[in-house]
Amino acid sequence: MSELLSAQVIAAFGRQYLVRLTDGSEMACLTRGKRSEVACGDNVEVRRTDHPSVRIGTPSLNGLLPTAQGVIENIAPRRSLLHRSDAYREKIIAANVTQIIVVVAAEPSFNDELLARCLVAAFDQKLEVLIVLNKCDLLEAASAARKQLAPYSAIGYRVLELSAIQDVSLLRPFLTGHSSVLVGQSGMGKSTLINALLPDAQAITREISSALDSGKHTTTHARLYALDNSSSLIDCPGVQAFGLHHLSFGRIEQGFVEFGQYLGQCRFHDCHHLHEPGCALRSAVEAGKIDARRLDLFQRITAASH
Ligand SMILES: Nc1nc2c(ncn2[C@@H]2O[C@H](COP(=O)(O)OP(=O)(O)OP(=O)(O)O)[C@@H](O)[C@H]2O)c(=O)[nH]1
Ligand SMILES: [Mg+2]
Ligand SMILES: [Zn+2]
Repeated sequence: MSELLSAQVIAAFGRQYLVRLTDGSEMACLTRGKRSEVACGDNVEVRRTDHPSVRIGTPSLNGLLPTAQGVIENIAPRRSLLHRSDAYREKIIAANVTQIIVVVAAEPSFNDELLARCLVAAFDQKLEVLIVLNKCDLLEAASAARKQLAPYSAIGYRVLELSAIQDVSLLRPFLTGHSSVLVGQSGMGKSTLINALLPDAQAITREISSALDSGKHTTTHARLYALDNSSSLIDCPGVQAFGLHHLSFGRIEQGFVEFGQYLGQCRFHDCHHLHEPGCALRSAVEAGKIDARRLDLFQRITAASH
């Protein structure tokens, strides 16, 4: 049998993967049996197969991706695993990231519940957070979005305003030394940001969308790009919902970071911060210490059985 080689998963297509070996070369791989829990960003060990045969990728991508040449044998323990879930299934977004960049835009208007959910997931996995407000070249829309984000800067989140089509240099210092994943709704400009940071990525995006023969540039698969030796970026398909079914009520409470100092101070120890008398969080809202919309989002997220 051939030797085990260290590699990192840089793209996941269902149960088929593209990995990058330590020498920089890329190899298409399958997993053994039904193992499909491999994620973009995973560090793995692969073995070259003797008889490359299985073609990888969707039919329209044939020719773009090479024939499967290897098998993923082992997944290294993960530093982090970003995933979302509903009552029925879990969806892995990325493995081993150290930072989540939530991309929102001036236009189309963004969903602040999705933002709040991403931040809870980031807290759970101990990830650094950066919120990027993109499309600030659209001045009027940007000022409305800025207002919507004000409660987030007020509680300590870093918010960076930029325009991906004008200048992304402001973003670069935030990426150094991090494995970052870009998350957000479709159309917010995640891929545009990556293309501006990495001219090579643009080529790949164009190649794939012309192969799929669609005018759209919507991202369909997560893809990892190396920025330099110590920094990487993962572009993800847009998300419409970010289920937190895998997290307990208490974990979600903690993920609303500004609630921290009030937790444990409600009259009832199992307070759900809805209509119970003596709720410390509701008092904090009334006293102007907690943003009312944030408590509202918390109630919506926990009511939706996460
Ligand atoms: N005006 C303006 N338009 C932008 C900016 N950044 C991106 N866009 C446009 O927004 C649209 C969506 O951009 P994408 O980069 O494809 O968005 P995405 O977040 O990758 O979307 P998905 O892949 O579907 O999740 C494109 O038409 C971009 O040209 C910006 O800074 N300003
Ligand atoms: Mg995209
Ligand atoms: Zn309470």
